[in-house]
Amino acid sequence: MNQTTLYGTPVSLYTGRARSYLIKAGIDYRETTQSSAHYRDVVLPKAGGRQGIPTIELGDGTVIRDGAAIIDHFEATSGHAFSPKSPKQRILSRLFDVIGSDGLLRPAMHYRWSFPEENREFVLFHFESVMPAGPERSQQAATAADLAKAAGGAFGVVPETMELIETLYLELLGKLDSHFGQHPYLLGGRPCIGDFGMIAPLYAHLGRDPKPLSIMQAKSIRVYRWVERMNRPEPDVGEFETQSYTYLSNDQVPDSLIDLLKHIAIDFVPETRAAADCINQWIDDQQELAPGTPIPRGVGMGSFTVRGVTINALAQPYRFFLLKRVQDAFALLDDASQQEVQALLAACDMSDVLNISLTRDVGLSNNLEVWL
Ligand SMILES: N[C@@H](CCC(=O)N[C@@H](CS)C(=O)NCC(=O)O)C(=O)O
Repeated sequence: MNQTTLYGTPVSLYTGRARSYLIKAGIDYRETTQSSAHYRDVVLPKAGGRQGIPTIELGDGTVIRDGAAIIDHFEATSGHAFSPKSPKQRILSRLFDVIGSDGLLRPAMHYRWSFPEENREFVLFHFESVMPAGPERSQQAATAADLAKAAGGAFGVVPETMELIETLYLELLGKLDSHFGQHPYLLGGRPCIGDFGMIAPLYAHLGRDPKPLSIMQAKSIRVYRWVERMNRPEPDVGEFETQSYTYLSNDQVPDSLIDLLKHIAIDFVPETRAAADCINQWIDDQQELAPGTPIPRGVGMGSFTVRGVTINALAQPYRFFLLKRVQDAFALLDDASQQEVQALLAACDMSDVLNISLTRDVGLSNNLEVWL
């Protein structure tokens, strides 16, 4: 049997990234939760013992845990069908992957967990459905929900930051809506790796939980359409004049995307810098960090200020695992292309994303994030 199994759930942010890729790439897959004995006994040991979703099991029994690794696997076998080849588009595709996978956790967490009246019943229902069946189910779901809510606090969702999170998010929706009014996907008529990164927060949390879904549908019809489109196998571009399933020609980057990135930079850049400082300090403090040592999700709190508001957020090495891929792609470009990319990033207030790095690289080994 060649069918791929995706272990995940509709309510999971990171599952949304892998699922959208599988749909768009036309991979024959079925999705199930990770609550079965088969998952526990067969899949989990092959996933490095880490019970995270998305995880996939290929027809030959190979297990891949981590959305980026899942997409890498299929990109390698499909001739990199969703990785733009031209320099600026290539770099932006990778950059949006970091932004979506790690840079928008605050609004995703806020709009899920700060509105219990609108969301709690809905979210708990879905948490329950991934717990093993039995009398403990609803208690286990409530405990998992409390843990997830606490994680929101760790990403910087506290009463003092909520107004800022909402202001930035509504501005973001406006910029995204302008862009998706002109183009079906980030880089034209075809989704790129960056679209899959961005769908992570914008589907399961912001485009599905009752409170943020109502905001998205009321304020940004075109963003909502993109969320739908990202979950359908066909291009789904009925409202657009151009129906071609390709990236914009001649390495074009629309102004709407520059405007969007400039807005994202407002907190993405200071947060990245603060996280790097925190993690690099932590690395310095370690007596020993042998290559292959598994990496915890976060190693401390980065502190930074946005529009006068101080935010403390978990410093996650995973952000730099993805950011390094932007920097590696940049390093492979010829001089002229590098200059064009630098000019583009400067116009987006994103120049620093090429320079901020950890003193130790992050890799994946046996399905776990490790220090290299
Ligand atoms: N780096 C992973 C993160 C996956 C992840 O954190 N998934 C969440 C659900 S959205 C999860 O399974 N959390 C529980 C855990 O990691 O044990 C990826 O990008 O796939």
